[in-house]
Formats: sequence, structure tokens, C-alpha cells
Amino acid sequence: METSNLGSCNTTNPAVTAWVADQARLCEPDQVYWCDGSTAEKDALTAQAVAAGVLIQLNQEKLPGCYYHRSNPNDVARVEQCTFICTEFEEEAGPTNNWAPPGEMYTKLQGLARGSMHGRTMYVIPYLMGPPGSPMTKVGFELTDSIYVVLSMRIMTRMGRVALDHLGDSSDFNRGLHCMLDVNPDRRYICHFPQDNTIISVGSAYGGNALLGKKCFALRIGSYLARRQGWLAEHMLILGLESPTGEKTYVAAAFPSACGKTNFAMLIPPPHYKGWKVWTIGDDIAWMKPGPDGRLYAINPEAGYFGVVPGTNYKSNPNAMNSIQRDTIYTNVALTPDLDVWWEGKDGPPPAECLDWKGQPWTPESKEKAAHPNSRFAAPMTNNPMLAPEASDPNGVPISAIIFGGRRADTMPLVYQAFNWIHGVYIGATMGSETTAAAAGTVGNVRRDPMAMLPFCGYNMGEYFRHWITMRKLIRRPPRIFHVNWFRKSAAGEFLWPGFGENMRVLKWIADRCNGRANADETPLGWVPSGGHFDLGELPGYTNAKFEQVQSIDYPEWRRELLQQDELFMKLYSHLPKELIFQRELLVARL
Ligand code: OXD
Ligand code: MN
Repeated sequence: METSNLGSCNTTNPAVTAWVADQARLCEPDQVYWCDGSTAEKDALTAQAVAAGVLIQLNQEKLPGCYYHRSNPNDVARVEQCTFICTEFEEEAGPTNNWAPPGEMYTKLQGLARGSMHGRTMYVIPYLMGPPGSPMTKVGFELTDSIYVVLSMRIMTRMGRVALDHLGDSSDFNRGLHCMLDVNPDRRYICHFPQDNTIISVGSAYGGNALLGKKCFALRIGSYLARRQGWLAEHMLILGLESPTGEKTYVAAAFPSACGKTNFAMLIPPPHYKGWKVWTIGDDIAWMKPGPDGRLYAINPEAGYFGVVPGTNYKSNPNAMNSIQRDTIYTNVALTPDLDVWWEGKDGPPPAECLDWKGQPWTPESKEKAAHPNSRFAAPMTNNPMLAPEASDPNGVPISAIIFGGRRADTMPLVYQAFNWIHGVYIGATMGSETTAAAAGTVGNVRRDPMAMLPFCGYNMGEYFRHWITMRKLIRRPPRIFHVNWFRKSAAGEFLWPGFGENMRVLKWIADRCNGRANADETPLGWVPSGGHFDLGELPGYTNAKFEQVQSIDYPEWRRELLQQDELFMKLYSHLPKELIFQRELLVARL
């Protein structure tokens, strides 16, 4: 085995070198390559990936620096059935996670990884989750035999030298091993060993399974560390709303996968909101910690966006469209004859012909979709014209509001505010959403997805709720908590709210509530906008009656909702904080 660039970016940190050497002995790659994160390295690896057919160079006049990747058709989404939390006791993982004993799982995974990199290169990716210099930032290493993973991690994290410098001699880093093997679903395991700060992922090269900084480290391992260390690792976007006078209100929001987090994080206010701006800090993950002034401070640990492509266009998300015009890797969209990309919901007419995400000829008459519904872009966040300068502030931003939401055709009003923190935790804990294509499985059923963390909580969900309740004691000036639903429909199936940029109106009411400016009325669910305190101006055709409909409380629907919520509570019963059971009783009484 050779170490191709030993000396240029390797480290003398003994914990790192010993661990990398161990893993290299296990996987037996032909060479070990230490990534330094430089532009020269990016160019060289990209050229190699193109030569190997892993990437196709897109039309550089239209899309400078952009590349195209097709995954194995059996490997297009996160696989929750193959995702494990390996803790000493099953109870620590809890009933919503797959569990396996660490010893057994290490043996199985090492068996699969042994010798699996013959003829291949093992890339060592040192990376940061969080801005350099932040006390909240953490270091991870991913060892991978996928050049696509290296180039994607380069977009999604701050990687290379910067991470080695941040780590210094410390042994406090996440250890991630990723082996593609033969990309066979029968040998696909995404395993977390929170007690060892270790991740082993084999048999998949799809983003959420293979870019280990994101879901695996920042959320599953992150949530485990956060509980021990007194902070929160959450599946939340972070945005800053700036008023015409320059006042900034920071908001974190949790929505399940593919419910429009990226769109909301990049919202452009409608024209009559003159002087208002929405700045993006993050679109998927928030790490939040109480600050010295008693407020909750958030950083986005990521450096890029790994967004769902279909449905993205200049109307739904202009900032995302602008972000993906250069230096972007597209995965599983359609490829046009002039090496441009296309997907369902892109602006303009479909191409007369193209290759679909599997590489098969496609025309508008084809029955299959051209782009996979979970096709993705990986784009650097610095491409976003509305990237908040604070996105790299080591101190993070103070959060005034936390929003929970789901995709619900019925039951859930457009917006309501929790009475207090514990009520807000109850609202987050009982969140439900219709399933989407971001995870393998049936699309369209309502499933409980507490705080959008069901697939991402690295320990017992009941204990996770308890941690949220305990956090209240550490936050002297807690954010206000809200619930929103952009997706409510009438009995005839039409959306009762226009969504997209118009969600600004909801955001404005939320910010006004946090800043003591808007009135609200008490309902059994929580506080809702008082008449005249929610802006419906310049929304042609949208009536007060429609607003009342989208805000209405349908008692039979709530009866069903409470029964469905019970299923989750029964599942978690042995670890469920009694505060949540009381909240449920109070809600039943109010209804
Ligand atoms: C994602 C997801 O990819 O939540 O962000 O699935
Ligand atoms: Mn996500």
C-alpha cells in the first residue's frame, strides 16, 4: 500500500494516524490519499472522476464547474431499514431505531470491509462541521473509496487542512468509514456507534448514507453528544428575517425531509414587502447551544446544500436556482443532448429528448419520470446570493422562534403558536407528515415524525423529548415555538394557502409575535393570529373566508389526530416524560 501524498496534508496527530492506519490495514486499499481541500486537488480529482466515468462534465458555458452523476438505480435514497444505532443496551437506541449490539455489528462490518478496497484508493477526508474557530464546531474524518463522496463532501463541509488545524493534537473527532463494496442492497448497513463517536457505512453511495458529516454525524451522533453536553442537534433550517429598519430575527424550523425546508430557508418576500429580506444560514441542520446572554444560539454545521431537485424552479426557489448554476454536482436528474440538466418542474418546456436518470432515452411521451423524484444537487452555500454573512460567525445567531411543521392535507392550520416551551415540545413531539421520496418506502401516508428527527435521533426518542424539556432550564430567554402547515387542502383537493414566497406572511407574523408586535387569540390548539394582525394585503383572490378555512379547527379530524398521536406515545411509553402526557390531557380537555 502506498500513501500517495504523505507529508503534504497528513498529520502527526497520533490518534488520527493510528486510526487511519488501522482502517487501511482492514480495507487494504492500493493507496491512501489525504485530502487537503485545495482547488488544485479538486481539479485533479474531478478529472479522475470524469476519466473513470463517475462524473460527466456538463455544458461549461451554461453550467460552469458543474458535473453530473448517476447512482446505481438500487441506491437512490436513505434506507432506514438498513440504518442502525449500536449501543450497549437496546433501550438506549429506543423503539424507533434499529438496534444491534456493537460487538456483533463491528464483527459483521469489519468482515464486509476487510480487503474491500483492493485496487482502489482510500481517501482520507478531514472535515469540520461548523465554522472554523467556533466552540460549537466538531471535527470528523471520513475514509471512503468513493471519489464522488470526496467531491461531494468538499461541497457539503469545510474539508482538508482547515479541519486538521482545528483538531490539533486532540483525539476528539468522529471516526467515519465508508466502503462502497459492490453497492448491493443486501450488504448495505449505515451503522452508528455513538459511544465510540464512530460511523461505518457500507454498500451505498447515496448522499444521506454516504456523506457521513450530514445525517450520520451532524444528527445521529450529534444528537447523542448534544444530550450529554447540554445542547441541541436538530433537523432544522436557520434563517434571518431582516426588516426595512435592519432589525434581524433569527428562526430555526424543522420540517420532515422533502417538505420544502430549502425553499423556506431561501424564501424571497413578495413584492409588497419592500425592504424585507430573508437571509439563509442553513437549509437542513442546526446545532444550538445556550449562550451567555441566556438565548439559544445556532450554527449551521454544513457548508453546502444537498437539495431535492424536482420542483425547483425560478418561481419556487430563485435563490436555489441561482445557487446551482455553477460548481454543483447533480445526481440522478435527466441529461439533455447539449449536456444540460433537466427535471420535472424545471422552468420552460421539457426537452424533446434526453437521457433519463438511468441513462435511458426519454421523451415527453415517456411514462417514467426523467429525473428521479429524489434526485439531488450538491451546491456550495457560498453560491447563494442570500447567504447570511453570519453563516460563518463562530458565535452563531440568537434564535427567537422555533417552527415545527409537516405536510398535512388536513387537520393542521396554517399557523399557531405554543402557549409555552413545554407545550411547544409537545407540538414538536407529535408532529406528523405525509411520507415523501427522500426515504425509500411508500409515499403519501401520514407518519409521526417528532421534530422531523424520527430517522435521525441517535438515541431513545423518549429521552430525546426529556432532553428538550430539560433544556428549558438552561435557556433563560427561550425562543417562542410555532407550528405551521403550508399544505392544507379543501375537501375538493385545492390548496388553501398559496405557499412559497407568500409564506413570508406567516414568517412576518411569527417575527412580530417574538418582537411583541402582533396580537393573537387563544384557541384549544394555541395562539392564532387575531383578525387584522395577519397580512393578507395584495394577495389577489385570497379571501378572509379562505384564511378562516385554512386556520379552522375540525373537531372530528382532531379526534383522529389524537388517536394517531397515541400510537407513537404508546411505542415510547416507558421513556415518555410525564410532562408530555399531561400536555396531551390538557389538549384533550381544551378540545
Ligand atoms: C435530506 C433528508 O436529504 O432529510 O436532507 O432526507
Ligand atoms: Mn434533511
